[in-house]
Amino acid sequence: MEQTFIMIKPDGVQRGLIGEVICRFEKKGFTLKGLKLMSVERAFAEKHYEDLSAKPFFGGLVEYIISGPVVAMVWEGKGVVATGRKLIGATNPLASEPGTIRGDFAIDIGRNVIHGSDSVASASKEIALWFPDGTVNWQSTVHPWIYE
Ligand code: 3AN
Repeated sequence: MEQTFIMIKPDGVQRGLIGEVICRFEKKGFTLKGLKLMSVERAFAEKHYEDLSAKPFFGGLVEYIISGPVVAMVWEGKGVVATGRKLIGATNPLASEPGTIRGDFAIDIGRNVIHGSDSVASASKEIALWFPDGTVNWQSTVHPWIYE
């Protein structure tokens, strides 16, 4: 089953949005397979965002991610990468639809509350980086009520 990496960024943690984010993924029917609150070091943040290292906002982005604790999660389910991105909304919160996480809770692109993997390939790379000891192997008993 497909998995994605979701991170609640420092602004989301500080603003008390951890429960709100988890609630939305849970209610959709996705299964939580990994969860930890952690602070990351600069080198780790730079590794996570290495594809963006040439961007002018890279330095500010890294400062933002190391500015406080984040919540790292692995969510599993059919189509969870693309649908997770839909739940999150567009990168720029002012362009995110109401009803999405960024559309409901954010204004600035540099304080957009949450990260979600943008492809199945980057999800597996990010999960390996953030959960080097693996995730929790369990199956939700409500599967038959979510999948036909
Ligand atoms: P997304 O998080 O929607 O996949 P990416 O991968 O293009 O978007 O960007 C990663 C992160 O970089 C964003 N979540 C945002 O925090 C930051 N970012 C992207 N574009 C900008 C920008 N123009 N100015 C400042 N920060 C940006």
